[in-house]
Amino acid sequence: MFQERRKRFSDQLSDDSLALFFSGKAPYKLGDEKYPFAADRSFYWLSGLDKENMILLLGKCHGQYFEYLFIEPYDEILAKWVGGRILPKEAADISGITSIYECSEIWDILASLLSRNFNNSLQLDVYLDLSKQEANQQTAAINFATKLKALYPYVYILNSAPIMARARMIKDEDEINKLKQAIHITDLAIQNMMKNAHGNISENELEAHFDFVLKCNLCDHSFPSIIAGGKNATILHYDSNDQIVKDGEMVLCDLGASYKYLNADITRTFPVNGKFTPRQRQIYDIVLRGNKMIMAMVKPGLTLRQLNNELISFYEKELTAIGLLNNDKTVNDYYWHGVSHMLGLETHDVTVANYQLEPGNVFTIEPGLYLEDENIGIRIEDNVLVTPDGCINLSKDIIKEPDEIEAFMAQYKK
Ligand SMILES: [Mn+2]
Repeated sequence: MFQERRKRFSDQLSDDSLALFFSGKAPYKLGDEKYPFAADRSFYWLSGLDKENMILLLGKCHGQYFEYLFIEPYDEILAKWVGGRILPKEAADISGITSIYECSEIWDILASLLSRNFNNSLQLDVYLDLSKQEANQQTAAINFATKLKALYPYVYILNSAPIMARARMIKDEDEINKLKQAIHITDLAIQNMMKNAHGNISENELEAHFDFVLKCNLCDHSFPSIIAGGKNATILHYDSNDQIVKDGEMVLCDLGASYKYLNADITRTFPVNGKFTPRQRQIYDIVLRGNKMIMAMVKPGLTLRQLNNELISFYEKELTAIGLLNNDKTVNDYYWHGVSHMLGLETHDVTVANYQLEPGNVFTIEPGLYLEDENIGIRIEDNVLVTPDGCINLSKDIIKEPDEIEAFMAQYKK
């Protein structure tokens, strides 16, 4: 599988070229404590490996393809403290790469490659992932480019990010299956929240009911959960999750399980006491119809921006009809985010500007409406897979019809 992915990627590279990917390092937190390590997702997608300080080198030269993996040496003392690092044989078994060296050898191997394989090349392209540059931040790729240019000024540095993004946006069967599992666990965890919800429960207790199911199923979080009761739901990235959800209020839950690095991203909003008020149901119904309308519209060739524009036109009609657009108000006063983003190994997964949907894409559909004055914030988010003529709703089992939510919660009412 990883060999197939490397081939799909390297087919897009120029004839005489190298491409390098770095797994990365966990950043320091405090003292001797580090943040949990998250392997660079393109590195992982190409290799199946998720350990620190690894480098993947892919190359093409006069029609010949080659690949090298560089890993840290085995350290017996370190092994007694934190467990052994991955051995070359394990790395080879997982990735399918047979040429494995220690990281310290990379510059010698590059020197020999450049003199041996590329000495007749008019131009040598070196692809690096230059996508994640924050201001004043030296990434592994930037550091590498700087040294490479100093030693070999004739090489051309190119950005592999758009090529990788296009490759990663087409999900293979393995990714779809893992995503389905992530969504299934998210479903069970949301059910556990709904079962245990009642008026005046705290957001953190609801969160604990979600987290319990994830932990039992060996899943991580795709991102920090948003559990936002009442007015808190009108703050898009609220994540304090420490307030009481009053009886009669709704709670917006934007969360997801991550299963083997594939991330679900689901939002459900429900009345905490199990019963919608007429006004809550009226607003909920508009968001739900927006969710279904966009889902029915999906097909290859469209952009996510077009889908968002369709939602805004829909809201213009609907909000006018219920009198919310009086007094110079616009849709933007009630809805100000995008309706979709790509989903996969990252929750806001890689993409390229003005990308036109293709079969195999997975993305979110998440219309919302936020009425701050009425303490109502509603978002309904599903995850869909694009097919040749539409899409499949991967999260169709997670209940969202108001009647179904009420019937489900009524069974568990104490
Ligand atoms: Mn989302």
